[in-house]
Amino acid sequence: MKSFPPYFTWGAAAAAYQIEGAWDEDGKGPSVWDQFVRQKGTVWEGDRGDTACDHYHRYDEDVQIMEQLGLHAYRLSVSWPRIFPEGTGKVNAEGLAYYDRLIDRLLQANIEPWVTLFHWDYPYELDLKGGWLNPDSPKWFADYTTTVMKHLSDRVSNWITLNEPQCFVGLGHLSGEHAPGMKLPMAKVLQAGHHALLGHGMAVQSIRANSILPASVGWSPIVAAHYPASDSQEDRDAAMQAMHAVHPNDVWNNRWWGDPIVFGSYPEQGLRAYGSNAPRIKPGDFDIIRQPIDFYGCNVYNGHPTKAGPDGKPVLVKFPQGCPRTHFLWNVTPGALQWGAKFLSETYQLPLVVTENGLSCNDWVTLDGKVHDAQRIDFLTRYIRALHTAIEEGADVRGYFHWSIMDNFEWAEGYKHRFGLVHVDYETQKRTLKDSAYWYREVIKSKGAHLFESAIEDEAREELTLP
Ligand code: GCO
Repeated sequence: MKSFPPYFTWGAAAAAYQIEGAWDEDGKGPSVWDQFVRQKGTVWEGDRGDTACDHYHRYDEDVQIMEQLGLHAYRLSVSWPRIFPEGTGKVNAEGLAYYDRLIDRLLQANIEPWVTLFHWDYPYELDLKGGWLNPDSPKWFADYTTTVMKHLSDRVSNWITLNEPQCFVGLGHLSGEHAPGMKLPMAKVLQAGHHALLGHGMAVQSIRANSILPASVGWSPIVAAHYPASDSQEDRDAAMQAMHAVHPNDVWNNRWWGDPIVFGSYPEQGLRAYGSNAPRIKPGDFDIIRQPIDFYGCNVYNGHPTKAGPDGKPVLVKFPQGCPRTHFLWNVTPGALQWGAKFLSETYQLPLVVTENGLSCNDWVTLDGKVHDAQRIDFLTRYIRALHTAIEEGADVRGYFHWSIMDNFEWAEGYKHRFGLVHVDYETQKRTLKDSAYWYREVIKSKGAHLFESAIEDEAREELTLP
C-alpha cells in the first residue's frame, strides 16, 4: 500500500485579504487592494474583499471545521496594514490581538499555524511612497517582520516570507491586472522585484534574530512548470531545460527568483535575457538576499507539456481540443506537480513544501444540501499521486497545502471562482463542506493511502452496453 512519509504535513491555505473582510475595522489601515478594488473596471463585477468570508469574525467556526477535517497545519497570512496602518511607525495593537486570537484557537485545535508575512495586501500609505520601487521598501518589510516576530514567534515556528513574487511584481507592476495596478517598463519592474528579494533576505535575518521558538523559514514562489510530452529522454530534458529559462518580456520563470535566494546571484541566462533592464545591484545585496532557508515552498496549478524540437530545444505542445480544464480554464496537468517538484528539488537541493495547489470548480449547493465536487476530488487525486511519484523519484517533499480551505475572493476575478474545500454562501456566510472536504479528511487520516484507492466511489448503477 502506497503512502506518504510519516512526517508529511497535510494542510490547507488561505490569505488575509481573500477571506478576512473587516477591511477597515479595529484600526486597520488600507492596503493597495482596498484601493484597487474601488477603481472602476479592475475586478470582475466590481467585487471587493470588504467582507469576503468574514473570517475576521468567524475564525472560531472556521477553525472548528479545520479541526474536524483533521488538518495538521493551516497556512494563513498576516495583513501588514492591520498591524501597521501606515505601513511603518505606529503599531495597531488590535490588529495583533486578532492574530493572537486566531493562533491561540489554532493551537487549541492542535493545528500548526504556518504564517505568510506578505500575501499581497501592501499598505497603501507605503504605496504612496513608491511601494516596492522605493529602495527603503526592504527595510519597511523587515521592520514589520520584526514586530510580528516579537509578538507571534512564541507560538508560531513556520514562516513564509513572500507569496509569489512573479504575481505581485508581474501582475501588479507590469500588466497592471493586480494591485497596485501599475504598467511600468521592465527595468522598473525588475527593480521592484530586486527590492522584494532584498525584503525577503532582510525578513529572514529578522526571523533568525528575533524568533522565540526555533524557526523554520521558506518562501512561496509560483512554479513555472513544464512536463515532458512523452517518456523519451529528449522530451524529459527539454521540459527541464524549459524550467531553467528566463524570457525577456515577462517575469514568469523560476530561476530569476529562486537563484538569488539560494545561490546569491541572478542566473546568467536571465541577465542575458533582460539585458539593460536588469536591476541596479548594490555591493552586498546578494549577501542579504541569500540567507539559509529551511524549505523551498512552491505554488503549483498547471504547466505546459513540452517536447524536444529538432535542435533539442524545448517546444510547447498544443493541448488537444476539448481537453480537461478547470473553471478558470486552466489545464488539468498533474505532470506540473511531479516535474515542478523534481526540477526544484534537483536545482536547489532543499526540502520542498507544496504551499498551494488546487482548482476552481463551478460548485453550488445542490437540492440535497450538499456540494458534489467530483472534479476536485479527481483533480487532487491525480495531482497528489503525481507528487507521490516525485517523492519516489527522490524529491524531498515535506508537506502539501491545499488551496484553499474555503471559497474566497480571487483577486481580479472576484468571487467568480470557488477554490475551497468548504463552500461559502457570501449572502448568509453559511459554510457547507464539499464532498472534497470529506475526501481530504480520509486522505489525511490514511497518510495519503486513500489516494490510491478508487478515486470516485462507483455507486451501484446499471451498466449499459454501448453499440
Ligand atoms: C495565487 C495566490 C492565491 C490564489 C490562488 C488561486 O496563486 O494567485 O497565491 O492567492 O488565490 O493561487 O489563483
